[in-house]
Amino acid sequence: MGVLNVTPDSFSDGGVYFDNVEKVISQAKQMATEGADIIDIGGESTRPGSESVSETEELRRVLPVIERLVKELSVPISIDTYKPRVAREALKAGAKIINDVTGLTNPEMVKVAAEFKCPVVIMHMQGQPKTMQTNPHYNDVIEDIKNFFKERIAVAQMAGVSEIILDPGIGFGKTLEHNLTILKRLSELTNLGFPLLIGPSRKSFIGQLTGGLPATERLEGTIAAVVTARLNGASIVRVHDVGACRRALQIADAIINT
Ligand code: HH2
Repeated sequence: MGVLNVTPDSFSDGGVYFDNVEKVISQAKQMATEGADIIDIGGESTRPGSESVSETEELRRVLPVIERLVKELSVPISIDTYKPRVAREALKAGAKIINDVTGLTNPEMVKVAAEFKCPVVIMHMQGQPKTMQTNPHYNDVIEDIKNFFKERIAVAQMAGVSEIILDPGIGFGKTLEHNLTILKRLSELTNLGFPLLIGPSRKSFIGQLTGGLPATERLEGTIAAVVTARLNGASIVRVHDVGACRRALQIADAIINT
């Protein structure tokens, strides 16, 4: 899954594609050429400390991009939003997947997913982006996330949503230790019976482990995290650097399949 944020303030690609539809389209095409199977379009940053934007502004950012991409690319588009109206309009415009960092906790979002019969990414987040990194706490990070997933799966299935992808939410209300534990024990989430998605790309835990490297210099760390996640059962990885991660995964998959 290639990440494309149409925002002024995303932590890694903020401002690069903002208000520049041509640049977004060309980057999306590049990601497709490099082997992306899904392109994830986001119109609001959810990085730690971020402020939310209005529905109107988020739609203004993402709709023109989605309308163009569905015409010019065969790769399916996911909409990275927790706002039901944004998801609905994006799906109407041709997006195929909802990527909800709030894990369908808004009942309206469950209704949208059921209405469009589309796949959904249920991501785990503790708290809200503005404050989630202030002292996150778990009894057992994997067990707590698993319990959250079980509850959300039940709600989604009850509403008729069947295509579910689970994401433990690297960096969303998680300390360095929590992120590492998630990557190390990811296989414990596979027995829920749904594909796992993981999004470590360029995130701050990689900077923390490499002497404070900035987001632009976290590719090797991203690859290490993505390969570990794959070996531990991830089906989808959400990354900014599609070509490099794809090549790394070819090797990981060859090893897995030997
Ligand atoms: N991470 C981000 C945003 N959306 N969705 C899923 N399913 N999993 C993730 O780990 C995830 C996500 C944050 O990263 P990014 O989009 O690069 O930055 P920002 O939120 O600043 O736009």
